[in-house]
Amino acid sequence: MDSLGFLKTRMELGEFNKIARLQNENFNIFLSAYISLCNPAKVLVYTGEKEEAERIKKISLESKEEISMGIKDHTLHFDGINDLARARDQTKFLIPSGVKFDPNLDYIDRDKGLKEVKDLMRNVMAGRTMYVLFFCLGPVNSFFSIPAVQLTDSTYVAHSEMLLYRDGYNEFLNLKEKNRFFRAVHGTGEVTSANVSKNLMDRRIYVDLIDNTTLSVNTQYGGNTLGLKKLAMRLAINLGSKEGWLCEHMFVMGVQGPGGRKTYLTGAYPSACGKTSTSMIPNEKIVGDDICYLRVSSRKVYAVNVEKGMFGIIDGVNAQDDPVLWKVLNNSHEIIFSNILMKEDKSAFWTGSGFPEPGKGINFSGEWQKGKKDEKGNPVLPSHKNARFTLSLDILPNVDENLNNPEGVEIKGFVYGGRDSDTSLPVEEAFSWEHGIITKGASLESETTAATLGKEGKREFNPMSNLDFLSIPIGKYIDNNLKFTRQVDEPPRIFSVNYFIKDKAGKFLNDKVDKAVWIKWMELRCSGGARAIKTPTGYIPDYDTLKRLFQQVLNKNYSPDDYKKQFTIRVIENINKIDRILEVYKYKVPDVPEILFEVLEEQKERLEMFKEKHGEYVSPFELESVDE
Ligand code: SPV
Ligand code: MN
Repeated sequence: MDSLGFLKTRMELGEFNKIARLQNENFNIFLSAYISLCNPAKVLVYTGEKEEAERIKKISLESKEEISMGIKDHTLHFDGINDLARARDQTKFLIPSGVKFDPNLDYIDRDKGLKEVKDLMRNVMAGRTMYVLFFCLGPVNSFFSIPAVQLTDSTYVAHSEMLLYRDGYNEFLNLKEKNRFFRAVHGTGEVTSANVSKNLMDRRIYVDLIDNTTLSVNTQYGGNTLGLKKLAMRLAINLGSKEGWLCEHMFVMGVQGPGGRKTYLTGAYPSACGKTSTSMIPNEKIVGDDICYLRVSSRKVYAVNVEKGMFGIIDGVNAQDDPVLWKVLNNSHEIIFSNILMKEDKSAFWTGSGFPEPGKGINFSGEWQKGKKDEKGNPVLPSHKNARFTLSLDILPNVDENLNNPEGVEIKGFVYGGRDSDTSLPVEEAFSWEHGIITKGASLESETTAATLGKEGKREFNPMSNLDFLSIPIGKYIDNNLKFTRQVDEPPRIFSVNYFIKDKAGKFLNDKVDKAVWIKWMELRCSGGARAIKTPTGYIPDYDTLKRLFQQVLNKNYSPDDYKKQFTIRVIENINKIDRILEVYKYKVPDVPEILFEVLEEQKERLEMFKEKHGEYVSPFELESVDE
């Protein structure tokens, strides 16, 4: 029997017709293979129709994958207690034997890995429903668009993706290259009595670059299961490398400048380091908070948000620090909360919300009461540090008008941010594209967070905040970035930010809201409208400009002492950082572009000379501002 014939035997006629209409043999073969392997009792197709969406959401509540909360349209989903973050150790690329791959990235032999994961997926949907969902990565009808299909037996995954991605059935109907689409397959696996994936030892998240397919099983956490998010991102980095564009772990935002000007910036920060909260700075415009595609067109750089929704960290979101988000989260829009605590009155509680901590409620550990301990005797927090909210950007008051523009938005600046307690300054601009890509992007280090399983607070090398998702060798990826603007007249300026710098006593030197000022300074620099101070590592703001911006943006009096503490150049720490980074690129990463070593060595020399002249800790007041 051919694949279409097989599908007809496994689907109700109405559902089957939605697939047959595509007239795509590649698609039929793919779907047949996974229906045959996963063996669902039923197959439902989502093409973007409202009734289809309503049906899935209803089933999600009935099956208790989601719970209805106090506010209309708000639901709550729980992941298993050991399944609350991305599982790095069980995430791997499938690489054919004999193909050279970067030893720093996790991979296994393709044949072996496919057999392993397919064995785990065999009959994984027996007695369950498979949802077939059509989406589009990037705006529809655009040279950025990549159609993508998700197969899953989880209504939580289906519902989340309906909020996060643009509908793409039409893209599939109009496919020119019949095989150019991404495929994601997810099976929840056996569940416990609490309805969470049980066999975490057998959790697998495998990425097959040959077939543009991702396979995920025995897990529920979004970062492991939302095939269109970080799994498709890995496919896109590989495809972009072949086709000459970039896929980055970046927000895209429009910053308002003087005279009604709007300047678009992209920013890459590791997970849980302020990326979402930056893209949601009051009075600015958000295009996206997590992943973008970047392409060069007419000698300029353009970006689109791959998504149209947010799967953001909720821990610490409160009325003062994130006022726009706060309002939305406490409103009657469609939002999926995950791994927060639900109080008895069905309202939400999360740590850092400013709400009084309740004595009891329901959370990812079941019934929760103050003082609850886990099996190891450790306290169970009311909400998890990686608890999240999922929403569609169109409910935000600050969504940018160009979110769905097929052309994308023209990018004037790139920002790289990390969680760094002792080295980099709150904001700094690189001397040039190459200097920025090398000393800011490729040299990024950040302390680990709750977004991945494992120890928190450990300093890690994380080039462009993208290490977890790189599907091509690191050296090649850096080279792609260096060459990206070769055909661009004025490459975007490159900045670094660090919201986490501390003093010797371990106290944060900045308020969370200060980033609203840094972003304005970057906007001015992109338009040549601010003086700067030249340091061995880049340009930093001068005191007068910052004092004016603090007053204007935050109505805050910025003292010379704050400026001095925050922007004191830590020469030794910077030299040590270069030594750490050189060590990685010299001994661990193959095929590094030679220029990386030259630029880092030059920076080290500048720092050594600076130390001779000024000492180890240098106040910015000792340096002259320049008009460059
Ligand atoms: C991140 O961890 O960077 C996220 C959420 O944006 S996840 O989907 O887990 O990747
Ligand atoms: Mn992310």
